[in-house]
Amino acid sequence: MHNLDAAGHVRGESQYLDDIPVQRGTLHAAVYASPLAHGKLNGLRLEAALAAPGVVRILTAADIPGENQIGGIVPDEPLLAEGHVHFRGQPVALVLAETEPQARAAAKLIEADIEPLPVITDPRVAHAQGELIVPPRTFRLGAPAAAWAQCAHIIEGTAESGGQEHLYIETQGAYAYPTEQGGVRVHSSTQGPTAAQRHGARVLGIGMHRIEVDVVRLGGGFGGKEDQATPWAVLAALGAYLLRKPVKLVLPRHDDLRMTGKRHPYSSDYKLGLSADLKLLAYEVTFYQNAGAAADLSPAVLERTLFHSTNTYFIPNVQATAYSCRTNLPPNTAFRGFGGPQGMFVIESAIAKAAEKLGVSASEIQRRNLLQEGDTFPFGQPAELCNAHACWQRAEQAFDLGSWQQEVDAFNQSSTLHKRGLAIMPICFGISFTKTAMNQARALVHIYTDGSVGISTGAVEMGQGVNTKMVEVAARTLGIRSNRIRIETTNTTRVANTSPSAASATADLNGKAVQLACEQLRKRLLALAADELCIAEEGLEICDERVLTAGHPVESDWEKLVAAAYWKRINLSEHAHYATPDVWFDQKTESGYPFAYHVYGTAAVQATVDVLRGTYVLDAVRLVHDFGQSMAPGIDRGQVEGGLVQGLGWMTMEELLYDEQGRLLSNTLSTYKVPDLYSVPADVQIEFLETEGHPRAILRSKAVGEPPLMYGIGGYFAVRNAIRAARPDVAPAFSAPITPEKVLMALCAPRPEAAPSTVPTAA
Ligand code: LUZ
Ligand code: MOS
Repeated sequence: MHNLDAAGHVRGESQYLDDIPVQRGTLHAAVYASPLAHGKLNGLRLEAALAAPGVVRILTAADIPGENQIGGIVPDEPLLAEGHVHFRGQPVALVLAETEPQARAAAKLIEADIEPLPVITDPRVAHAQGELIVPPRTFRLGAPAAAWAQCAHIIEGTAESGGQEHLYIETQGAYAYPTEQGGVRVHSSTQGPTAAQRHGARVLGIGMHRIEVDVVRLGGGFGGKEDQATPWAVLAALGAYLLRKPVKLVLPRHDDLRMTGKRHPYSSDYKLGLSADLKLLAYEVTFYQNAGAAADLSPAVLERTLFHSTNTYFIPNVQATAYSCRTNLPPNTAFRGFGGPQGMFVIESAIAKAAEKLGVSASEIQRRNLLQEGDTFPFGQPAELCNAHACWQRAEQAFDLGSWQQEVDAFNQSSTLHKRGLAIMPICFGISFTKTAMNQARALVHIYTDGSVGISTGAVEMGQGVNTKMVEVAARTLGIRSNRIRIETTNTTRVANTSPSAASATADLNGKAVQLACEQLRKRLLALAADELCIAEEGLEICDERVLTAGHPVESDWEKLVAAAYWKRINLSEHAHYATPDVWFDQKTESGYPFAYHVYGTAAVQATVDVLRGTYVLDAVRLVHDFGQSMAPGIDRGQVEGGLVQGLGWMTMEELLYDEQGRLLSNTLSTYKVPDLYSVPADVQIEFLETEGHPRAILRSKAVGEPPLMYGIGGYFAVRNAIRAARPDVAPAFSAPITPEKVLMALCAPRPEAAPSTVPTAA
């Protein structure tokens, strides 16, 4: 089925937050944010702003009727700064004015009296000073301390990965208006409508039942709107609640860039032990996560780093420790992969370093250590229906990896100005929220008397095609055509207590709920048909709108059946609840069965480096991906392409930079490079692994949102391998992104053997 949103997007008809018609009397809001990264907030000078044209009111922490708190996992984040500021860009005041330009101009007139305090931007410095968001976590398997003695080779090192800006096309925003009896309705560009509702209620000091959050769709989220859409929704709600007027708040791009958190940068130490025949025997790793100034989702991100610290390999002895370090940067947050990619970059770096030291190819080590059916992850869950080998073998076969490597070697033999690198990147990603309780969803399905169907779920459409998938599930379950089905907005009054649309799990969780609801409705309608037709229910099936008995169409079609059901007073609505079975996790022992299943894949990435300039081209990515039985191959392929390119961007060109005072330097698209049409590999081939899929995946169609991002890690190693083809004597530090500047510096590294001849000798 094609993406239902495609035509609307192309014609410009799809409705985003900024397209909602604005009511008369709407006030426009602008945020005044802290100009310093850390300090004591002694006071605010608001007079000039208050006197500016069009300004109606300026809200500060003192105006909050409820609790000034929007922290989720840890209550450590005020909505508006009070007493102290902890990062540049932290919201301090909200200007409400008649027009948007007036609000923004007035916000510039506000001044804060801030006594500067020391600024920390480095997670290792924060760790050394005891600035931790939560206590550290350690996952263990086997007996790593004892295992080192058995290792023929031990390598140690560090790896750094940078942050990443979400750069959703639609910036953060919300539009709130008062409803009767002191309620507020909020339109928000959020992945988590319930989070906005819950924190709105907390800040306003009212019940959640008085706040309705509605989401049509998002112009991208990528995790950036899982938690961090909340402040803007709550600020708009606060204005609407206090002034009893509609309030619209949309962040200008520059504000969005400097005020919101990003992917967590990580700095990590690793130690890897191998046997003589290249089996990974022991792995010790310590992660220092740069959490920013408040917890946000950092503890959950940290946990997922541990879950993916061994990627798709079996290592019998593991000790992985992770620290969430508090710094004076905007609180970092969910970003596609959610800490998993950071963990996987470290083990891939360790393998690359081992390969270098032992004079073998990294792919040799990778291949020999892939997970096998029944192998245990370092958190106790066994690998089941494991496709690690199947993906690798299919890739070897489909892309003839052996010959490909020979071609690259031959090219490098004959070319001096350009060098090529090939890297293999196998992935494994766990599907489920790691917080077990979040793995639940509900769906509300109405069949109207004309046979049309309206469905509400907790799923938020953000370009990933989840609405199309929900239609597919309902159409298949009810046995009707998809054009009879409409997916309604995501609304907290129709479907309550939703988990955010995140963790790649949205289609699974909400789709299973839709399936359950539709199965109930179908059962009822078939019972009616059986009654009417005096035949056994078991022989009946609704199929493509005809009610079949033993394969033969009977009189009653869908519309007639629905109308008959109504007149017989049969319930044509259903509200179903789904909770993923079997998943659990025990934080005391750091073990359990946290994931419904895993998604596997293997990518091969080729890069060509210009040896004189340090620039490079990512030539080709060919990959085999474990989609299960894809219910929407077009959408799923698009998700893999998008994830891949986003991962390549993170690993190669997107360099997020803050100065020592916590000021974002890469604050425009001229200083922060994201992949564009010209940097996408010209040759991208995506093979669908043939499998049965997984029963815990909706219609056996596996989750596809996050896993492909990690193919991008292959881009890093492809470029690095190309550097090493030019300079086998250089071992560039494992520091992502591998920008052209870093490539050039590696290529120009001094040659030790050349040094003496350039030293002038005394005659
Ligand atoms: N969000 C979350 C996520 O709250 N828990 C998760 O496990 C997760 N995983 C990926 C992306 N978002
Ligand atoms: Mo996400 S990183 O699944 O919001």
